[in-house]
Amino acid sequence: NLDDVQIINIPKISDEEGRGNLSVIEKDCLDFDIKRVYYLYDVPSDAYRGGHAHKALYQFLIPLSGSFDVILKDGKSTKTVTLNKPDKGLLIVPGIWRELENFSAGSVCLVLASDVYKELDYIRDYNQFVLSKS
Ligand code: T46
Repeated sequence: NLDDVQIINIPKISDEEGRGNLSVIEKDCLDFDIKRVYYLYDVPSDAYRGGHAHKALYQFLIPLSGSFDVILKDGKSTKTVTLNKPDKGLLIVPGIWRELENFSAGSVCLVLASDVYKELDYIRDYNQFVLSKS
């Protein structure tokens, strides 16, 4: 449920000589093995992405640049998380409806996923999602 969705701090190495920041995700940072990486970019500010749940997929979303909102639903409650720091990612567990909106100009959302793309893992109908939770 929604309590299992969490912001995870990504280790950040700030350069002492003013060369900027470096963040790193190593295999033990996430409790799933990464099998796929994809990213959303050039997203118009009025676009809406997501609008589905996953049956088994774990995903970790990182706002590499800019910001966007993630609306999360577990069939009972809703919460909105704004992602706007490249060293803070959002872990979304299976069984959570997600919608992404309000993308700032030039924003980039990197997604680390626990499995390859499988259309059968998607629940794209909200009523069906709510039924699956009861
Ligand atoms: C999610 C949010 C955050 C592929 O062929 N391979 C892939 O790995 C992905 C992710 C998508 N696709 C195809 C399937 C569709 O024809 O790309 C097209 C767009 O996918 P979709 O409409 O699912 O995109 P979003 O941004 O609405 O959702 C995606 C992920 O699908 C989803 O898992 O949580 O990003």
